[in-house]
Amino acid sequence: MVKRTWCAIAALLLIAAPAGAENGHAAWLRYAPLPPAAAARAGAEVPRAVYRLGAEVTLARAEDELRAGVQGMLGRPLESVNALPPTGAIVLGTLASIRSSAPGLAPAGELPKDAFWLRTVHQGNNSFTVIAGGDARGALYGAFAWLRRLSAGEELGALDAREVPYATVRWVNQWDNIDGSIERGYGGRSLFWANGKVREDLSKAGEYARLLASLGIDAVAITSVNANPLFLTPDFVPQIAKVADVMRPWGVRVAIAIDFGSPQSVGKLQTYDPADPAVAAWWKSRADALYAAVPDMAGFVLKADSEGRVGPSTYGRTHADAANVVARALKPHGGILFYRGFVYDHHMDWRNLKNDRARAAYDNFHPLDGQFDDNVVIQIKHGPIDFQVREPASPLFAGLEKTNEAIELQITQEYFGQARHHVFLAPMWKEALDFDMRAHDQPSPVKAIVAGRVFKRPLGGFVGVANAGDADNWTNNHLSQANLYAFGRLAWNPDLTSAAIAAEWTNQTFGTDPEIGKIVNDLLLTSWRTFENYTGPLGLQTLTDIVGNHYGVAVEASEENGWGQWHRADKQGVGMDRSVATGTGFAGQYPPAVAKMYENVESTPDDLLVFMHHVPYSQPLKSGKTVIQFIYDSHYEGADAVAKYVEQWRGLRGLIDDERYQAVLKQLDYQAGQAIVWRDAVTRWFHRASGISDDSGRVGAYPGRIEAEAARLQGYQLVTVTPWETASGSGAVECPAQTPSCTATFKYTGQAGPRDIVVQYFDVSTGAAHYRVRVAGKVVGEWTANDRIPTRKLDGSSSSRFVIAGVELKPGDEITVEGSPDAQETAALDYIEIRSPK
Ligand code: GCV
Repeated sequence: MVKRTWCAIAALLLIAAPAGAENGHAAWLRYAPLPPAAAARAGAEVPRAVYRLGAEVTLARAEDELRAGVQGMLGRPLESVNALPPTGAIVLGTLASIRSSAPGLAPAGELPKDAFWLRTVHQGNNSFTVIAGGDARGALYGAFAWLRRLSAGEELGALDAREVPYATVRWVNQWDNIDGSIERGYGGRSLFWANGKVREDLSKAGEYARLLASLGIDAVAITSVNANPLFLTPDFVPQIAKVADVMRPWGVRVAIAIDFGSPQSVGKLQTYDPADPAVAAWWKSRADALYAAVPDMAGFVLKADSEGRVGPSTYGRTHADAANVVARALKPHGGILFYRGFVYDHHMDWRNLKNDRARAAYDNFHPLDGQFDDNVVIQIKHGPIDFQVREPASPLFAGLEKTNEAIELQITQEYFGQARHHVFLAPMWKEALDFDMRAHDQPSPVKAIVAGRVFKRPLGGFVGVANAGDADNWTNNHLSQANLYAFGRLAWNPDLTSAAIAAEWTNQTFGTDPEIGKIVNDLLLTSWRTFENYTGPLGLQTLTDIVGNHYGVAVEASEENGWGQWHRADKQGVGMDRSVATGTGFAGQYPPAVAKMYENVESTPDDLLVFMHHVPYSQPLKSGKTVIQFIYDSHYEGADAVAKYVEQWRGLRGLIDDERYQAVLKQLDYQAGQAIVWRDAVTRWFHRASGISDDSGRVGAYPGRIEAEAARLQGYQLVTVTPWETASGSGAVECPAQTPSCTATFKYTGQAGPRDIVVQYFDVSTGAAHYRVRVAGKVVGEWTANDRIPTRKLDGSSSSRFVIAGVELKPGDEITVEGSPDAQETAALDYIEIRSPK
């Protein structure tokens, strides 16, 4: 009872934040007051009491949630009652309990585990809302679903909705390390681990479980797939149990990722050979110990023989041998082993045109189909490479007919601007999930294959690499929350459209005002194409620093190394030839109808043209436009679209709370600058490579831009920037470390009037240089370069923009940028640009 009251109060506090200040912690569970008309209608439809059948903690949480939600959205309490009031109530429980205690209210029919039924029953003037679950967790999911309907202002008076999850597996993976860092995590530190052990305070982990439960996610792997063997030591058993305890009330189970070498490194055996009985016994003893402390543990995740992780290849064993030895240890406890399909050689010879990383998953796993135990799931990244901006669906989905599968989607934005750029990933995921593999020439969308529906597998579904950390708003970018939301909703029901998911999220997160919906949904739904446009269109993949931080632009970083993310752009053309006839044969890994489509240039969709084929720059696309002109145009379109996002977002001023309004505005403004860095770098690179001019004359011509190299410099020295395309002109200037300050002076020769002064500078992670801009001796702007950009170098990641708006300029004015280095940061400068105010 104490716990229940506390939880209800906590939930109420979450929603009590004044409209002017919201830090995003409540995410989509804000339960903000409904607009008057919706509140009036719902007020009449929503009963005044809740009657919970059953004492399970998960049901109690569901009741708390209903009470908090009704209080928040309708501004009135929902009274808890201990008997069914004849005047009406929300009746919450399992279908079995409702059937036995209130048979007149129970729907006819059955509900599997995790499913729910929402139903209104009218008896005379009294009405009952029935929230029935196939089990307690299903009832919790039902409560969240009902609240979602309430928040959208939906009609609740005549409900009869039965929902069954599409698949058995709905998991997230956290790539959290033992020290509290998160690999590819941009939402702060781990919710579970700090300084080599479990966090003292796990309250945020509990709140995270609530967010996950609201989407129907029922398991979390709480350690990174680049697994630390320490997690399998006895010391960690109680620590893992502690995390499980805070998540369990929300129906969320924990799993851990394991290191395949652990029998040797932790168990001190001579070997980790999966065929060795001592190794099998060791895995069994570890599983037994963990399950003794966490009886509902969900299972293990294993990355083996990949990116330097050890695996069965050490002993000439197969992935099936490796998976099964661990799966057999989990089996008596009902645990599942997720074995990652992300296995490839990262030392491939790039000179060999037949080599192809995209082939790896299929080549490794297809021959083993049928050899995996029934509690093994092969976890397959959605595309054959690695979460690039556009990839085809992995052919392995159709390549395993006698093996359980799950699709791995990356929610964290590793190759998508790392939560500094706004990219809503649902449309991309939908494309993979809806892609029809035409297995045996029958309809076989990826979503149905992974759910086990096509090949009649008992297990399977959806795994998301999560983007949450201890940041106040979980993801460090308010808009990135939408990706976690979308993953969960698609894992529950992949038939939902991206537009429906965007609308739901926006309603709950920012409000139901149609103007809010219009602006936010447009930003969400166009953002993938926008990001693709200014990064890597036509299947080029994300043209980022592939061997470094995976953030900024670096067109050649993927070339001439063993990582195999090659686009093979040269003077004549661009793309990987993956055809069977003349290329790597990757296209032939798909079932015949799809293989045929990808085999030829003409039938390959433009979006994947250079993923599948090496084509000349003059190759016409379906629109008639050449490949090179498309590369130029799309980059300008992408950068323009982000600039427009900034303006669109301004339309929300006063419609949403100021705190989130300002935070997103700042993020979008930064992104608009970065999109220009990408645009200029990629277009200049391809212009130089191809020698073909841009029909519109934009590439290489930048009106109003004055290079720092051409300024009058005092103290500043010329510096080469690598890669070259990430600095405008011939490079940049920097002020030697330890120098108090340097200046670069530019002469304005345009007409008199108000102008924006754009300063393109470099913000590296090793200091906080200061910049001051003067016009005719008067300071017009200053700032400190103290953003936490993930680079120490002058490059496409550190290139940043500061805009001083509306400065009165007259011909002959001198504009002086004074830079003061700090630590290793050299107050470097690329150019200034004078433009008419927007
Ligand atoms: C957890 C990519 C990422 C790695 C990640 C790996 C994987 O290569 O850059 O950080 O490692 O994928 O999915 O295992």
